[in-house]
Amino acid sequence: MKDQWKWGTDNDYWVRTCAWSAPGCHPVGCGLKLHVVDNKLVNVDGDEEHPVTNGRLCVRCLTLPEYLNHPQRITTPLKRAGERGENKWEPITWDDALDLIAEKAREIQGKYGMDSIVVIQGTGRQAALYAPPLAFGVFRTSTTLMGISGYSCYGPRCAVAEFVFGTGYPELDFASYFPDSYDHPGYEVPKYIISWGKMPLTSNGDGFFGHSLIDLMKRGSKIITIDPRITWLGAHADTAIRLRPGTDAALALAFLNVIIDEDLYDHDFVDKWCYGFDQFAERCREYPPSRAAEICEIPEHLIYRVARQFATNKPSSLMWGLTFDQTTTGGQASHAALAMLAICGYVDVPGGVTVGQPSTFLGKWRVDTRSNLAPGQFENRLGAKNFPAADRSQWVCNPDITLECLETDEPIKLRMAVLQSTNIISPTNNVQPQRWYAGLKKMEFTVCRDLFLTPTAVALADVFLPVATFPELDGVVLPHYGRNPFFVAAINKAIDNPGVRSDIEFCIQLGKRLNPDAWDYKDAVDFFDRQLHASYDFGFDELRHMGVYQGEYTYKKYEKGLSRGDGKPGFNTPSGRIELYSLLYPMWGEDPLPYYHEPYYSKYSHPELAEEYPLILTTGGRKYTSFHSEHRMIASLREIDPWAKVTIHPADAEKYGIQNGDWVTIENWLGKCQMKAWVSEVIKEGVVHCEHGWWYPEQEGAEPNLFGVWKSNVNLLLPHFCVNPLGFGSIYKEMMCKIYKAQGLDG
Ligand SMILES: Nc1nc2c(c(=O)[nH]1)N[C@H]1C(S)=C(S)[C@@H](COP(=O)(O)OP(=O)(O)OC[C@H]3O[C@@H](n4cnc5c(=O)[nH]c(N)nc54)[C@H](O)[C@@H]3O)O[C@H]1N2
Ligand SMILES: Nc1nc2c(c(=O)[nH]1)N[C@H]1C(S)=C(S)[C@@H](COP(=O)(O)OP(=O)(O)OC[C@H]3O[C@@H](n4cnc5c(=O)[nH]c(N)nc54)[C@H](O)[C@@H]3O)O[C@H]1N2
Ligand code: SF4
Ligand SMILES: [Mo]
Repeated sequence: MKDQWKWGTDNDYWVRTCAWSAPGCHPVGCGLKLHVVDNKLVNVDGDEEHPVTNGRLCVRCLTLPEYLNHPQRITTPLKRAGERGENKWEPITWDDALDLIAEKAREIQGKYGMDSIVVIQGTGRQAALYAPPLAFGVFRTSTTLMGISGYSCYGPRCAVAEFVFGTGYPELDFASYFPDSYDHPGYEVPKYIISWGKMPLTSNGDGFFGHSLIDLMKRGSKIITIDPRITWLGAHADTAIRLRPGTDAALALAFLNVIIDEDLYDHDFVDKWCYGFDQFAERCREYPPSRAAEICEIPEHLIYRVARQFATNKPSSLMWGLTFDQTTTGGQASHAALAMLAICGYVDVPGGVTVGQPSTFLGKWRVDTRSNLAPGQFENRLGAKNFPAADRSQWVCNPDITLECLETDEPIKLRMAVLQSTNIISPTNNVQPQRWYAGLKKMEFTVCRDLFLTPTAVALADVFLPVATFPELDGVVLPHYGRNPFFVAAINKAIDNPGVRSDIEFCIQLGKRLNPDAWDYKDAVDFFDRQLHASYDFGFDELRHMGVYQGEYTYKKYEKGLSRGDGKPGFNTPSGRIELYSLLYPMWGEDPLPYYHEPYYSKYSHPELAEEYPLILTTGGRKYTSFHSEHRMIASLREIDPWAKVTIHPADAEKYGIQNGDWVTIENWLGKCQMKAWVSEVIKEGVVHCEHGWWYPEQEGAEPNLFGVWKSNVNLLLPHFCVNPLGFGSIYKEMMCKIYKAQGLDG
């Protein structure tokens, strides 16, 4: 990139930066040029110099000026003036707000113990990176978590990769490690890419730049999608397999069955680097394509076709999405999908998947913040002993057990909450949001850090602290939160907004009040400068000028002794190899080999429910116009997506007397909600897809309406429990429901 990050005059200038949050996105770090006039963001351009994104931006970044300058945005701290839920507030200064929080924290921890403060985060915005350090290092509580049942976002995939590969997150190799990108000598374009339970163009999950798939398609990659819907990518794919939700493990095992049976696998790699192949092959034999075709409700010939294409066109690759975290045997599907990559020899090779060389940058510091806890406090955090497998890979509290604790006050009393980047009662972070709402109402004091008064803030907060958007802060973007860091990139402050603070500034400023020894940083720049110097030979100012720093990537690290801590060749697993047969799983009561089980709720596992609830409900496919519950107040985005939408197949619509554009109720034994019907053949017959994250900022904010948060809340229909013995996974993507015509949004 150009060695220039700011140009123009004092009042009219451009700043080059890389995006993260707020507003929400994952750490993709897309390159932007921000035009600022009189300290106000007036325009946004893509940065064509950015080595990965080359000037491409989605609509959410293009509407940033509307977001930053929105009249409903809060830019001064607020203290509750009326009762909780009345939506009455008075402004206070930052100093008063921070003093009050420190005083309440001391008082509550004095009465109920250090762990009585719970810090809850949402998905991978910047706040997520700094939430555990906020808990451990500032409040010295071990009670911190993302409030998502079964850790069912990213955590399960990372855990399976850690257990069977001994690596960070395996990601499609899109040449993102290299300044010369696809032209890098030695890089290869994948021949086939399976996009599985994922819609990467819209989601850009965890740092993968979705639009790279278009680059790769232009360079010859062919796409296979596996999804109950035909997504845009599916419509441009070589093959789109439209399967019954929740049956992915059966499909993966059938692909493996063909690859093994037809001897299409990489014998050399399997012999040298895989563990347990014989038992694994035996298991795969139980899943012939005919059986999987019946389970998945797909044509059998597609299983042969895709298995052969994937195994024989080298290199090919695979992207695994959120579905693997949110279905009954999603963990087994993950194991099987990773095994497909392994036995075909696509791990850590050009054009296959890159496996993380976990970054020490911020990683070490984040672990070190645990040292602020008393002995035993971390080890005994909520739920750690219940699920040792989850405990081994997640260093936060178990979400399902924390909800029970909020409800029962057992084993500890939680009495103060810090909600940092989560609109927890909206139909996002959590299923059963009404239970979180009731549990969190019991707090004596709650702090909410957000940008707008959300339903969560109105219902629960005593103090509201406004958050800086990324054009208003200095920071660093770290793709995959360090688990597969293609680069580190600078977020450069373009606008001075003294009323708002970034998440790390909040940590530093409150840290100075509650635990000063751990927070001797002057400000965010000082923090990043020192953290960068600890891992690289440059600091923050140099990073500003570089824009993006891409380290080096070494392929085939397992041959060179770079994949294990001890310097020996192999993988960082108990056997030293990729474990097709897991040596860890039996220790935790899990089958060492992948398997398929019928979804927890389905017409086969619960036939008694099928008559009343004949449709399969899947939820939460991402859209360009929102990030979870964010962006509902942005007029240009609402113009594109004005209402919550349920997609239904024309044959089903006819059966239930529903026309395109009708308001409908989606209902099951747990709850109901209203959405507008989109009747379309993109969805498999018998399945409906509901959007998540809907609330209506234009409506009354005070309770009980809370911006209409209960009206289109599909999470009222989803259960709150974890689906496998490892302690991971929930079922957001495979439920049962019925659907019928409604009068409007209110039913
Ligand atoms: N614009 C935008 N981007 C986002 C987010 C956002 O809210 N908005 N959220 C971010 C977050 S936190 C995450 S975790 C990522 C998630 O991003 P992805 O991993 O891409 O997941 P989804 O977008 O949920 O896409 C899931 C796809 O799986 C399909 N699907 C549903 N059920 C099944 C099933 O049983 N089997 C299979 N094979 N497919 C199924 C859906 O139809 C959908 O197309 O996106 C991130 N990026
Ligand atoms: N039915 C269904 N439900 C789902 C899903 C699904 O697929 N289906 N997906 C689930 C998944 S994978 C996830 S990860 C969760 C996500 O759930 P959450 O991450 O809780 O998402 P939001 O409800 O958008 O709440 C995030 C809040 O953080 C604020 N925010 C944005 N940027 C920042 C920042 O930088 N700092 C701070 N402090 N705040 C910020 C936003 O304004 C917003 O109000 O939703 C889950 N819910
Ligand atoms: S993925 Fe889209 S919304 Fe996210 S930072 Fe990049 S351009 Fe912005
Ligand atoms: Mo997520």
